[in-house]
Amino acid sequence: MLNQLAEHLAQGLSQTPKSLSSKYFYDTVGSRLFQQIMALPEYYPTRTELAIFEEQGAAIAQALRAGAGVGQPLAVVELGAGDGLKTKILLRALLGLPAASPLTYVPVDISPSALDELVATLRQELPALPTAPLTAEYGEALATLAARPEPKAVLFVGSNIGNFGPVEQLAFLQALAAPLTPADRLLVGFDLRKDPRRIRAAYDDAQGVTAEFNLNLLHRFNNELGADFQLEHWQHFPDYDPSTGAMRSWLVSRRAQTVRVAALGGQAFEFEAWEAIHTENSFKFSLPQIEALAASAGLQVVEVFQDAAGDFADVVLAV
Ligand code: AVI
Repeated sequence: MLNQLAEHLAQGLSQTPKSLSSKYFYDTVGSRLFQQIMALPEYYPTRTELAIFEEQGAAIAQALRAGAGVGQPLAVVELGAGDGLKTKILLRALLGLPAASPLTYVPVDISPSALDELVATLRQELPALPTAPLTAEYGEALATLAARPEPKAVLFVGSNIGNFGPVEQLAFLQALAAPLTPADRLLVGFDLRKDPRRIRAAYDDAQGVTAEFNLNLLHRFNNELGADFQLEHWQHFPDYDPSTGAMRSWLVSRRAQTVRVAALGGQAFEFEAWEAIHTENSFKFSLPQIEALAASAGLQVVEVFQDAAGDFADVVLAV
């Protein structure tokens, strides 16, 4: 029986053009590199969303609680919680609302190491907050979501939605909306369209951390599947298309080469010189596009929270 990673590699490298999913970026090393990316001068989304939460946290908390009755418990379910740095601000704001009632935080992440760290820091910083962490992919998390009886505030922040292609964005929002009741709220972070050069620079930083993050995917296949990718023969290449909002990253083969994968019985994959593997989407959105996407998913936009420069939007949605 092949594991999921091996199956994904076999399938992704057998299609034309070759493509791998960015969800496999987040092994222990990848999660650490992403933490470094979030602090880079060029990578504006994290600090912009952080500022939105810091400056408008109380209003966001109120909007998230508005559907649940006074005194009713609330489960804050966060999909792709990562280090939860920004969410702590919202959790504090929710805990600080007048007549605040019981709150449970359910962080969901694909990386167990990221979740362990998050729970450990929460135990120190917000010891009174019950947490119910879940190591899972989004699909599994949706089933857990449906099973919780109390009103929910579901957070999908950090512009994680941009990592899906347009068809998956809609399918994911529809799946998120399906188990929601009118008492629930959804908070989705969208990175907005802006100067294309700024966007591209955010994925091509001067220190090369994003390149390392992308290349770590190949390192992971070497480590976990006995592949023999030679990292020096691969190049990180990001590109932004301002006409569609598609920010895409590739790994480009610097020369013709063959890669063998032990976990696939030594199967060989051929790469031509300058052939590219698509590894990530990071779509950027306009406000009308967000409205249309929400409407197609059966969701209403309740409130939009933006930074003053209009770089990022945190949108509260309801069924
Ligand atoms: C997690 N995600 C929203 C990040 C993004 O901006 O697409 C991942 C990332 N990839 C390269 N830099 C950051």
